[in-house]
Amino acid sequence: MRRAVCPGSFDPVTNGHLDIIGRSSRLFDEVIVGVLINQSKSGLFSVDERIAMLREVTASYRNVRVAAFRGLLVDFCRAQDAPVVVKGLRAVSDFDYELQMAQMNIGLAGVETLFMPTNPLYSFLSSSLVKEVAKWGGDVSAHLPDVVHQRLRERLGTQPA
Ligand code: COD
Repeated sequence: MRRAVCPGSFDPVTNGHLDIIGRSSRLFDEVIVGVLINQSKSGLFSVDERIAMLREVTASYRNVRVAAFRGLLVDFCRAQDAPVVVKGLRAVSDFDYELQMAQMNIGLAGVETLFMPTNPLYSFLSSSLVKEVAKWGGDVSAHLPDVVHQRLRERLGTQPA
């Protein structure tokens, strides 16, 4: 079985993430979305909340499952029996650090990284930017699945009256 991991923080999942997950699901038999548990960085959403949102928005993909991991990505890949990581590349600015991680991961455990160019619709999109804009009342509804947009508004207290 050809298995791949799509890793990230997903705080929260955006349409950019979802595009990469969906496209990966057409290339592999199974895709595992790996949500990093980062003890040194508290997110807007807990890991359990991120996982719940990811499960909701990927429910229509029969070969996608979501799991949390801590520690090294390569150890998670090994535990999942997935020799490949898929990463989305938004811009040249992503490439430098992504290349370093990809080379480290192949050196550590022979885990390959495939880079998928982002859909141009999402090339400027990141979870951090969405949170920043939403915090100040900007409309980010076009960049998030509906259910995630709803949860973000609830969390930030920016529900319409
Ligand atoms: N379009 C396309 N792809 C996108 C977009 C977009 N708009 N936004 C994000 N992505 C993709 C990118 O591939 C990105 O890598 C991934 O989604 C996740 O994005 P985020 O922002 O949710 O997550 P990050 O960047 O914080 O995640 C970083 C990892 C968790 C993947 C990384 O830190 C990691 O592997 N950590 C584990 C510890 C480890 O092994 N460290 C050593 C690495 S060598």
